[in-house]
Order: sequence, then C-alpha cells, then structure tokens
Amino acid sequence: MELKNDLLIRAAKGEKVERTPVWLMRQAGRILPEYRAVRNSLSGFIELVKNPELAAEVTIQPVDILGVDAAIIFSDILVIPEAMGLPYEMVEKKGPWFPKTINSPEDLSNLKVADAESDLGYVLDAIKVTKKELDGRVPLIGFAGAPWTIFCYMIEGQGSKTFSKARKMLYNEPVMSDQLLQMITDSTIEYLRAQIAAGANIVQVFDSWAGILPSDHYQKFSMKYITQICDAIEEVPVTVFAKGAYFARPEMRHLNCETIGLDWNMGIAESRRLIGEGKTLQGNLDPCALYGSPSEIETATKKMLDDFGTSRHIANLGHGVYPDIDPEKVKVFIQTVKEYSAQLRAQ
Ligand code: 1CP
Repeated sequence: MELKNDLLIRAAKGEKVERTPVWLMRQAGRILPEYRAVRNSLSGFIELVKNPELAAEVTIQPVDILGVDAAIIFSDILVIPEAMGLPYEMVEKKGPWFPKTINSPEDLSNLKVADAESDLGYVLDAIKVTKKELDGRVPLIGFAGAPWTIFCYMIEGQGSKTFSKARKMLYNEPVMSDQLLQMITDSTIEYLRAQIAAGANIVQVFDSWAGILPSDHYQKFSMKYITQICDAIEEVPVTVFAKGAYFARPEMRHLNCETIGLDWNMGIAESRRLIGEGKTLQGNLDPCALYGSPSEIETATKKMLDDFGTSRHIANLGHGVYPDIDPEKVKVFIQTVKEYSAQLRAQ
C-alpha cells in the first residue's frame, strides 16, 4: 500500500520534505471526547486494547480530528509483561497494577519469552484493521516499551516516582536483572517484527524511565538492550525516545536507529551537536506550553521550529500530551507546524 502522506517516513530517513511532519505522543487515548465515548462503551481500558475494531477506531480519531501526520496504534507498553506471564490491570484514575511481580530469581521460572502471534495477536489484528481503514492516508507507528522501562513495572508492579525497588534489583541481583532484561528484549524484538509484518510503517521504543538511572547503569541495563532492538529491526525506521537520558546523548549517536526523541529539557542545538547530523530528531515542545493562549502556542511552536531548522526534524511534544489539554490548543500547535515549517522552506 502506497502512502499518500509519507512525510514522517521520509523525515525519519533524512530525506527532503516540503514541511515538517507532526504528531503527538499519547495522541490516541487522552484528550479527545470522541475517545471517551468509545472507552465508556466498554468496561475498561484492557477490553478496548483487545478489541481490534474499536482500537482501530480510536487510533484513527486523531488523524481525522486533529490532522496529525501519523497514527500510533492504540495499545500499551504493558502488553509485553502480560504476554510473558505477568498480567496487569488498569485501575481507573490510578494506572496500571500487577497482582504478581518479580521479586527473586525463582520468579523468572514462571515467565516465558512472548510469542507475538499467539500472545499478542489482538495488537496485530488491530494494526491490520487500522491499516485497512487508514487506506494509506498517513503512516502507522508501532511501538513497545524499552526493556528497562518494562522491567520497572514488572518489579515494582505499578507506577512509582523513584522505581527504587527496580533500581535496587540492579544492585542486589545483577545477574537476574540481566536475564529478565534479555527475556524482555527477545520478546520485544519478536513483537516489533510482528507489528511491522502486520503493517506498522515505523516503530518507536519508549524508555519512559530512562532518566532515573545513573549513566553507568543506563549503559549497562538499558542502552545495551535498546542496541539489540535497533540492530534487529531492519525493515522500517526506528525511533528511540529515552525520557530524561540527556547524559546518554553522545552514545545515542551510535545507535542503529533513524530517529531520536528529545524531551523538553534537552536543548535542541546541544542535542544536534551531541547526536550529530546522522539522525532525525523528534520533539520537543514542553507539553505545558499547550496550556497557553493560541498566540503563545504559536510563538513557542515557531521558536521550536526555528531552533530545529528544516532538516531531519519530526515535530512533537517533549512527552505525551496531558489529559486535560483542550484539543483546540493541540490544533493550533499542529497548524502552526504545518504552515510555518512550509514557510521556512520557501524562504
Ligand atoms: O483507561 C484509560 O483510558 C487508561 C489510560 C491509558 C491509555 C489511553 C493508559 C494507561 N495507556 C494508554 C494508551 C497508551 N499507552 C498508548 C496509546 C497510543 C497513544 O495514545 O499514543 C501509548 C503509546 C502508551 C504508552 C505507555 N504506557 C507508556 C510510554 C509513554 C509515556 O507516556 O511515557 C507508559 C509509561 C505506559 C504505562 C501506562 N499506561 C497507562 C498509564 C496511566 C501508564 C503510566 C503509569 C505510571 O504512572 O507509571
């Protein structure tokens, strides 16, 4: 299937584009009343993730309503622990919760490397339905959590400010930690490959908890496994978003991926210098900038576009869009990227 709008893919590969492509992390399940309506028709989040028709519907909503240049498949990073044998629940207004967690090396014997087709077929089906309904309008982004971020939830069992239980494990059980991280990595590689086979045009690895590790542990317990994932994916471009890992930017230059995501604390010029010209950069407007007035959003977005320049950039926020942001404000951001980035190229 030929893509009618392939700006995102061309920008990821470093090809020339007429304007900067734009999408938002977490665009599919947070801000749209149309999402709420679908979500409330079911008993919970997990039911929606496991319903390919409705997952496809909420995946496409931001394309129709907001005008983004890509769809991201509606799912969660926590489907991997479940597929490995550690199911999760989604507690309303609180977030994920795991009835069982990994506490000792013995617990690993209850886990397996996930089989994408049999354990995650519902995501692959959702991708196939989405691709059919998108009909080539925009690319579809597949995704997975980075092994370190998934490890955090498998040890901790829920969200945490410090993930100190997970970090303690790296000190007290480094061998077991490596074994578990390798199992997650093997599961993730197979899962991303299956997403690509089902139709994903690009894949993103979310390392949401990268920033809580000291840099030596980041190399040893996160970058090492992200490197394996990047090396294993050849068919489509790969984006690595490691939130808070400003210290790892010099090493990111060497990852076998096309795009590096920046959070809003990472300076744009400095990131370009550290990461080099060989990668596309994605980001990085402060998500809180969207609480501003339309003219303030326009000014902040133009400044971001000026700072990134016209080559190798995909516009996005520096992390996921916050749930109470007005969709009209998101449209101002998107429209400004589209118009101003085309103007910059015409100059
Ligand atoms: O009932 C609901 O509506 C649950 C809310 C929700 C939604 C809509 C959760 C719970 N996850 C999702 C979907 C989701 N999660 C997507 C879908 C596509 C999109 O909207 O872009 C994606 C890409 C994710 C990824 C995800 N889940 C990440 C990585 C990105 C990030 O934001 O850092 C993480 C860390 C999660 C875990 C998770 N899932 C849900 C919550 C509340 C959390 C965070 C828990 C915590 O505080 O640690």
